[in-house]
Amino acid sequence: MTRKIIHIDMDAFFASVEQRDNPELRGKAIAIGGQPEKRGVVATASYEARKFGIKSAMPMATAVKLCPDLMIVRPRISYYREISEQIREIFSRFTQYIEPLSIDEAYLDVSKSEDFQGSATLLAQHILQTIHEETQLTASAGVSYCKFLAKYASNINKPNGVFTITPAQALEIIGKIPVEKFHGIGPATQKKLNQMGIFTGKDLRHSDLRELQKRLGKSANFFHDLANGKDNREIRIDRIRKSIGNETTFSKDISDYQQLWQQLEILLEQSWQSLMKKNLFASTITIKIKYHDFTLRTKSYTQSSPIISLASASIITESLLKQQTLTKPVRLIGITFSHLSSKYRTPIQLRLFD
Ligand code: TTP
Ligand code: MG
Repeated sequence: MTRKIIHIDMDAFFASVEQRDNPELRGKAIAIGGQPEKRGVVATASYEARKFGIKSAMPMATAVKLCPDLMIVRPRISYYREISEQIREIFSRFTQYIEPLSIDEAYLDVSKSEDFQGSATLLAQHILQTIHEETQLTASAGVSYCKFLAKYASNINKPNGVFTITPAQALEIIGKIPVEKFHGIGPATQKKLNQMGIFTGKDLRHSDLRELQKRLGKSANFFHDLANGKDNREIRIDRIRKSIGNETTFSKDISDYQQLWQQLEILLEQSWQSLMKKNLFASTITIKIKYHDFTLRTKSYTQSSPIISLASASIITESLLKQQTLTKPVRLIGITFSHLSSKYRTPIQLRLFD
């Protein structure tokens, strides 16, 4: 099956965040980074500043020479991380196969998505639109059947654009890519390739593999495959969501069991819907109760196989609540599903005594 990979990269990330939060910086040449007199460097620059030739990793002193009106803004890294998390949460609504590459970019494998009748391009547009609505920031996306081309494509219509490379277009496009733009080809490898008369993807594709192996060793096959449009690298999910849940604090403390169960049942259904939307099943349910004096009680139940229906989840949750002796009025109740597994990857074992 042909995979569908989306690569998403925020536009001028740190700079766009600062321009969003401070109207005085909008439309201006700004650079995020350290002071020029302290040998600071440019982390990133707004698109307005890039027109002057200002780039990431350039000494700030050079940047100021290129653009004397440049406004320098100190980076707020932990704040950018929070926004990065917010964007990742948006991704997680569409797929659980997410591989973050850096603070502002990620690969998404949407092969199994049925959104937009399976059109990854429309889905990518929708994700960019959602990011914009919720963060007022823009991003760009590349869509293709492999990581290499998805990442290459996300730069083509940057900023605020999508570009798709279909399998049929791949070889022609790869043929024109300079070798130094290939994944993993740095200045040293570029030099070796150029010495062999290899400058583009097309040259690389038609190069002699034996000769290439002699010069580059093991990586020769990988680069030769890329030039032939073959890239089977999978999305590496390195941070699977560990739990999904909901909680609510009451405006007035509750002492009545029936009333509590009603509240918990609403939270249960909301959380169940989130699980289903993310195509996940859970094996563990935990309920949490905070009493009016802020003492906290949690109770969990773990089933040996995933809980596959709302009805079973409801029975488990209700029995967890019944095990609590309600000695004091309750101010907060919550539920979490954990030990998550993919709905698609879970072999559903029907057990006789479940
Ligand atoms: P990039 O995605 O490389 O750059 P960008 O988002 O600013 O611009 P573009 O529209 O071209 O994608 O990097 C993301 C953020 O990482 C960037 O906003 C700042 C930070 N960064 C550094 O701190 N140092 C660097 O050398 C680079 C390249 C990025
Ligand atoms: Mg970026």
